[in-house]
Amino acid sequence: MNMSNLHFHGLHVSPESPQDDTISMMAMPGESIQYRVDVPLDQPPGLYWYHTHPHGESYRQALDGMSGALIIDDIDRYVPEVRGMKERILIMRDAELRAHDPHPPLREKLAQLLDVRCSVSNESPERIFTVNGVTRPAIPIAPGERQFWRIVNASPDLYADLSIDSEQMTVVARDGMPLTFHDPARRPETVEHVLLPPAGRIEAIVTGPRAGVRASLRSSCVDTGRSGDANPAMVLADLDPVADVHPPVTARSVVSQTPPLYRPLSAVFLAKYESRAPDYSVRFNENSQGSYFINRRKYSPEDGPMTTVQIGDYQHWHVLNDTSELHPFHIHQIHFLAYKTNGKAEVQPEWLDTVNVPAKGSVDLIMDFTDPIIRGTSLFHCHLMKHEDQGMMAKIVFK
Ligand SMILES: [Cu+2]
Repeated sequence: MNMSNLHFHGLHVSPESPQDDTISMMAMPGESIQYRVDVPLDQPPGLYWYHTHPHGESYRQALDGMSGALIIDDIDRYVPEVRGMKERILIMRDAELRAHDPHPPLREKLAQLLDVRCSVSNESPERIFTVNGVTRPAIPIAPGERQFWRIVNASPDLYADLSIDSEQMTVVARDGMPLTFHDPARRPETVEHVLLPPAGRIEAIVTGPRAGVRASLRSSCVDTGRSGDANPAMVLADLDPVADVHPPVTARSVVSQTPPLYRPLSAVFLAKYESRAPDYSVRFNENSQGSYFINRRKYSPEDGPMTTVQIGDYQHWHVLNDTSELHPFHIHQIHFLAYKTNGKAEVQPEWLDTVNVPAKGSVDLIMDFTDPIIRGTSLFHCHLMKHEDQGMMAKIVFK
């Protein structure tokens, strides 16, 4: 126990030692391991993160804060709108509501647990979100000022359904991938709220509310299902109206001259994969003893791969959730296009590396296995880290 390692979540890098190898690279207490990760030049610029990934210990270590944000720079090549804007990196982590906490009423008031019984589950909330380690911080922003917020949900198992009172967020990237990366014609997307599963990231332009209007960044109640944990609504941060707009951020001394590289995929091309029978199906299962499986198999580090895929192709994957709670599906090394939920086509399919799978529901994904850099043995799993620790994970070989 107490072994540790690192996973570079969302990066299109090799799963082999000394890179993003979460299976055999493991430091026991007192030991150190050294990584050398070659991030490819065509990695989409955006917000990624790193966190520890030792099977059986992931949940506790994530709860302890063993993670960090990781930016692949120069997103302005794909999103010129953000040039000059004040940038904020917001890391959402958990703080425990302990019975012996000397200030529980204060903490609860700060977090404004608005609706404790927000889901069909009758568990009471044990934790709240903090932002950059602070319970309900104030974020300075002037009326009308536009800022670039890059938000990662680093909680091991809390969902965030983010919104800002009376303001809309203009999303420019999801899970590190600029919206324009696969579709250069796509415009930033104005949304009223956005569901961020554990490990999910959102990068958005936020506009300061007009003078005299108070606004907060909130997470709404997420009903995680009959067997799910409590995930109540709460205030995450308040927008603090300051008088002056932050001075424009001047360009760094070294400005990237590399033109953006797009990977457009036509609707006709995608339809070929979307319309065919799934190349592979992933089923999240549980039993009544609280054990967690993928395709009825409980992960063990000694296991062989559950599946092998040929590098160079796209595949249609069908991910089913046989349980009465939500599970976020994550696969290492790649992004996928989430285009259907519960058999219904998404109005706006999105490229992600982590996607929520509804209770008793399903998602359909186009997996991008085209990049030869991913060769090796990798993992896919539920990103509720307790479930991952208890076996809801499997190996995949990229051959
Ligand atoms: Cu799960």
